[in-house]
Amino acid sequence: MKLHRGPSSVDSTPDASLADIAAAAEPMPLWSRVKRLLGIDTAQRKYAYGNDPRFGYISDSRVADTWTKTTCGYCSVGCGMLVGTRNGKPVAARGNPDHPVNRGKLCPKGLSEHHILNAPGRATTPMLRRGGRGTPLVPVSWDEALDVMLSRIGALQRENGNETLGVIGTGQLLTEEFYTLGKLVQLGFRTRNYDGNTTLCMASAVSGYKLSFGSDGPPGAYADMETADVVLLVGSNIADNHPILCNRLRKKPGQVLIVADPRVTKTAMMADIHLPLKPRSDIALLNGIAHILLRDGMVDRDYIATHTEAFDTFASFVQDFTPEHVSAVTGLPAETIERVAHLYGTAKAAFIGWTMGVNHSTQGAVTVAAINNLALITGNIGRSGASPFSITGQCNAMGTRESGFTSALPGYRKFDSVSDRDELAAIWGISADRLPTARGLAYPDIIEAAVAKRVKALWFIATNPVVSFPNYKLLEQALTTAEFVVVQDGFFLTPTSEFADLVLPAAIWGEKEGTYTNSERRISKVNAFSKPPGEARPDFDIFLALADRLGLREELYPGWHTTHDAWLEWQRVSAGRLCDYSPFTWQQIEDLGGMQWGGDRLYGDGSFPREGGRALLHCVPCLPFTEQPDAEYGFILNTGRTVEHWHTRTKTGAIPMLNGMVPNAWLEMNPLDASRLDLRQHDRVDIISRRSTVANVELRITGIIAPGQVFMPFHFAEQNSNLVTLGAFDPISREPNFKQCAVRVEHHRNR
Ligand SMILES: Nc1nc2c(c(=O)[nH]1)N[C@H]1C(S)=C(S)[C@@H](COP(=O)(O)OP(=O)(O)OC[C@H]3O[C@@H](n4cnc5c(=O)[nH]c(N)nc54)[C@H](O)[C@@H]3O)O[C@H]1N2
Ligand SMILES: Nc1nc2c(c(=O)[nH]1)N[C@H]1C(S)=C(S)[C@@H](COP(=O)(O)OP(=O)(O)OC[C@H]3O[C@@H](n4cnc5c(=O)[nH]c(N)nc54)[C@H](O)[C@@H]3O)O[C@H]1N2
Ligand code: SF4
Ligand SMILES: [Mo]
Repeated sequence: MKLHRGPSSVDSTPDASLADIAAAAEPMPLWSRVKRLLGIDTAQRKYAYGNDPRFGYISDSRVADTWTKTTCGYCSVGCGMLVGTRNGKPVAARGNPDHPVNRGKLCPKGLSEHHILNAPGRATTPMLRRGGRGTPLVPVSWDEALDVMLSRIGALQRENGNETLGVIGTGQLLTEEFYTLGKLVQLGFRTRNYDGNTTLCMASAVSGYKLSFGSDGPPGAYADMETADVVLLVGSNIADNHPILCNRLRKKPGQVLIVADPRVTKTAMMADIHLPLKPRSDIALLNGIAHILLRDGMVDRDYIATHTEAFDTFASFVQDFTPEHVSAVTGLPAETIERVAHLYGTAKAAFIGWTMGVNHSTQGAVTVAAINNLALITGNIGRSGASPFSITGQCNAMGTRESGFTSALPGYRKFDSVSDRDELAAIWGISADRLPTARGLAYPDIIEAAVAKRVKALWFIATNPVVSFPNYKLLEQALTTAEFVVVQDGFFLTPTSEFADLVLPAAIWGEKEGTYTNSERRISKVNAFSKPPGEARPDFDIFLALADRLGLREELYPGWHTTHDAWLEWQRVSAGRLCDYSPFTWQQIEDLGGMQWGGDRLYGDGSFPREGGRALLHCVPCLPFTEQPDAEYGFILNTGRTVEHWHTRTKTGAIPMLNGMVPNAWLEMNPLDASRLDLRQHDRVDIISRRSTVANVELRITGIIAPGQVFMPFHFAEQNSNLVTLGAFDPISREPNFKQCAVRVEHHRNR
């Protein structure tokens, strides 16, 4: 890697405190001011930080005096790691060789994760826009911050009803924190308008599992990727996004890897068969495979008869999905579809994994049901190597689904079930009528309600929607229309806290103790080895402090002081449920490198948590996606990720090694399109949709992307892909269709 040193490293003023920054009177937006004062040009962060000893990146010695076991705080693979500290400062990291998930390996993000703790840009003190909108955020005490928060929210609630508060959480807190937050939001603030960034992510998988099996819960395990004869990955680029899972493939002689992705991703390059299907033609492909399986008798009649419902309707529905028809819809040769169906149908054990290429769709939930259909008609579920399996995204996306009080009551209990509500209320010793009987608004609907002034207070916890929410313009309207916006984040300033009236500084991974649950339902221990900077506090402490001020601490959290107290109550709440955390202690979890709730895999006995115990087969039509390309907006824009960066880059952007490798956004375009538009390698281009323009993006001309499609990463605030993406959502899961919208591409113009 070539490291340049730019002028910003010379200009940086390392001693500027946040107070200086906030007080600086230049009429520049605060974000730009902070960047100027700290010498950060986010597009050039590597120049500012590469060699600055303040940040502990280069320490005197990297020989650790203490090693702490923990779990990686980035992705849902859930790798076990050892972090080395010297005099209390993190200096090294390595994979835990005894951990069953990663067996000693880590990807580049895990290896460098400890550097974020002393990186620049951490939030160190509460910040309040004391003089109101248009005035700077100034440092304030915790007392003032929490008082203002409760008095402003309280006033808005008295005037407009409790549900005027919308709360958006995340998949990146500890399970113990989600559990604590859920109680605070629902029983303390008494609003149902509570959701998380997980609706931008895993909601379609959750809904799809519920449609087929009657409950959420990934049925398989990573070990299935080793024992399967056929692994089919649909819209899942594990080589970039779950790198350590790649080690599970090719262990079994003769295993066939099939990857369905419109792009030639690194994962597609690993495949025996790459299916470069047309965007959003997945349902046709899946139904087409079912058609061939039925036509050629490659189904498990006994399993169908004993464990499924609605087979006859399903069988006649897929009759129309002939190989010829499916070939026309997907653009794949009919012989290839036949071959894939035969491989899947004759495998002793077949595994289907999927990620955002499936979930990020207006038909996300039903695409998941179509995947489940294939597993059900062939009996590829509940056995070694045989599973439909959603690969989750964030380190604790699972924990929020199980304990979080967003898409369900804690412990996968249903809002609309009297017995579920009674049971939960009894454990908590409260009257059942305090529990909501239906979920409140989902994330996109909270944002729309803020625009419509039905939600007037917004509280964002560990998420950065200015970069991650689709159709930025609408979000901006919500953030400016809402009367009070709180952002609770480990970093300051972030693109979202620029809109905040109040910022609460949070401790992050490495500074707090609890558990995360990974994609395969493995609960892993997360430990602290570093102190939060300045006055930053763990999210858990912030929630308890708020409950205290509301006068509800003893009622909601009797005798609680640490996250372990939350764990003990969560164990009681989950006991006997599908996601049962009660059999394990923190110590056992730590010693064994995590424990899987539900055991190795679910549904081994073919009994499903639906009335009657059978799984339901769904007839899923394949609909065209919302915004089709046309003469004016001729390209389909696909958005996604790269291995070096994490989401909105608050973490990886501050790590010189990672940011230096990918310092800015790019747009991938096929050579045929580039020559048609007279564009050359490295040209600067503008990406224009009906909603807005992403300006000045570097062009990469490559066969990785098919003609008619373009791709860009969504990691960059500076070149924000979500300026152009559209606000179209799955009617069932409410997940956005991040992967397709219509754009045109032009030479960059200085507008
Ligand atoms: N390095 C890194 N790792 C991460 C993350 C990160 O930000 N950086 N984020 C984590 C999170 S929260 C998540 S959710 C996961 C996401 O992990 P992935 O889902 O693997 O990531 P994406 O790049 O969003 O999208 C996956 C693929 O979907 C494909 N796709 C687009 N449209 C279609 C379609 O119509 N059909 C099919 N079959 N495929 C399509 C895209 O071409 C892309 O290759 O990664 C996790 N891991
Ligand atoms: N166009 C497009 N948009 C997308 C996607 C896409 O593929 N394409 N993917 C979507 C998906 S799958 C996801 S999951 C979302 C992710 O989108 P976001 O959730 O917005 O992304 P992050 O950057 O992970 O934001 C987490 C924030 O929490 C802060 N933080 C980290 N740890 C802690 C902590 O312990 N406590 C607190 N309080 N704060 C903390 C970080 O500094 C950061 O600001 O993006 C979605 N947006
Ligand atoms: S694969 Fe995921 S969990 Fe493992 S080290 Fe990389 S980012 Fe962390
Ligand atoms: Mo995600």
